[in-house]
Amino acid sequence: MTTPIEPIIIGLGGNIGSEVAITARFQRVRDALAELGELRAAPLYRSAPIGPAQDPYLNSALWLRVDLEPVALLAVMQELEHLLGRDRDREVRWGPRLIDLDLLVWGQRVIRTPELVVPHPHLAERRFALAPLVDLVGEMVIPGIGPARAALARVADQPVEQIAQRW
Ligand code: A4P
Ligand code: MG
Repeated sequence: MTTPIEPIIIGLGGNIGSEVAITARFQRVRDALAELGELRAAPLYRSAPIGPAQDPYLNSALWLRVDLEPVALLAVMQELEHLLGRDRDREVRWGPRLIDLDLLVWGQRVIRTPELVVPHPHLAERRFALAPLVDLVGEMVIPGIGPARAALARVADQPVEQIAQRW
């Protein structure tokens, strides 16, 4: 018997430093998480900032299969953000950041605790998160949102450009 696959999707974002430096951070996250289980990476995107005026972002997403509970994976993600230099105390809400890792979806699970909300509360509004998610799991139906492709079509006006298939 095989265990059904619950797609776990992590969104990556960052907009401080050169695109080479941001991509290098993404690669460190990808390589660290690949140690935990199976992993696939979405293409790399450049996107106009949502929130206060700031530099464009790079965004991507990772598909994972890991034998961890969601809060444990969140702790790993926050540790990686910290290792890469992120200091939450010095950040503005939705402002510039070295690296931001968001747990976008965990299969069909709905999680609402003080520390973790899944699907990510802003997922449906953000093309930079939905586009790489659809690249990874095109047929996904997101709990509370519906088909990912339809959600992506609703935010098609946001400027997001694919800049690399692989990274
Ligand atoms: N938390 C709850 N649920 C989750 C989840 N599903 N994934 C909690 C990750 N964390 C989750 O995280 C704050 C707290 O949220 C954590 O302690 C965790 O327990 P955070 O990363 O400091 O903040 P946030 O909620 O992600 O909000 P933040 O970072 O202020 O803003 P966003 O929403 O991540 O937006 N424009 C473009 N084009 N591309 C971007 O990537 N990113 C941002 C930042 C703004 N504009 C952008 C982009
Ligand atoms: Mg975040």
